[in-house]
Amino acid sequence: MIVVHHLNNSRSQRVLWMLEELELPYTIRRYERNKATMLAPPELRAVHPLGKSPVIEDEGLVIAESGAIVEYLVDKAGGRMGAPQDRAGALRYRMFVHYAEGSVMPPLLLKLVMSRVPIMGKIALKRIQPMIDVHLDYIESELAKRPWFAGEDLTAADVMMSFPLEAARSRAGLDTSRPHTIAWLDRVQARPAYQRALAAGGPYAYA
Ligand SMILES: N[C@@H](CCC(=O)N[C@@H](CS)C(=O)NCC(=O)O)C(=O)O
Repeated sequence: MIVVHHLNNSRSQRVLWMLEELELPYTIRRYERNKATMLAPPELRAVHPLGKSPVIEDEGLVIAESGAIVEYLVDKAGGRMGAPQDRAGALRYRMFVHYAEGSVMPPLLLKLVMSRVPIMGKIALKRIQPMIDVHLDYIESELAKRPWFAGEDLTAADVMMSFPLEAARSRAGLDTSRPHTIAWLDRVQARPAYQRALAAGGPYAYA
């Protein structure tokens, strides 16, 4: 059975969501962030040298990185939640799977870090928010064209995009002025599988 190493309020929540969508059996090992530093506890390093969440174990393999994990799960589920058949949809799928961690998360993380730095942090924040807004505007324009990131159906690309957009709603000004993105987030969070993942994962600050 798949073991999910789950850190509270973290990207591993989206792995739980995907497992629930695919109805794959799993168990959870829980880790709590240090309340002062917000870092993962050292025990996660014993699972994988990076000590980050998510990490899963399955069939004797230890797999880190959300993108690699969701692609592994698509394979394991025989292609379910994978790329659409059409070429344009398949390219969008691949793009958004990578874009979530590669492009959207870095300025969001920078904002989080700078918001904790006195004085210079405030100056930096003025430059970071416009970087985030470029992404939020692009995402809004894409979701105005189709219900899910890759096309007509929910895919792993949506799973990947859920964490940055939840984080953006919580701390980077994503609100109803971008109605398609908010409607997408509400649709995601209303899904029974998402709700089951929340119940399994425990308190989650972004839902
Ligand atoms: N790109 C990686 C990022 C992993 C990551 O930074 N995870 C955060 C949780 S959202 C973490 O483990 N933070 C605690 C720490 O760095 O100690 C992924 O998507 O898996």
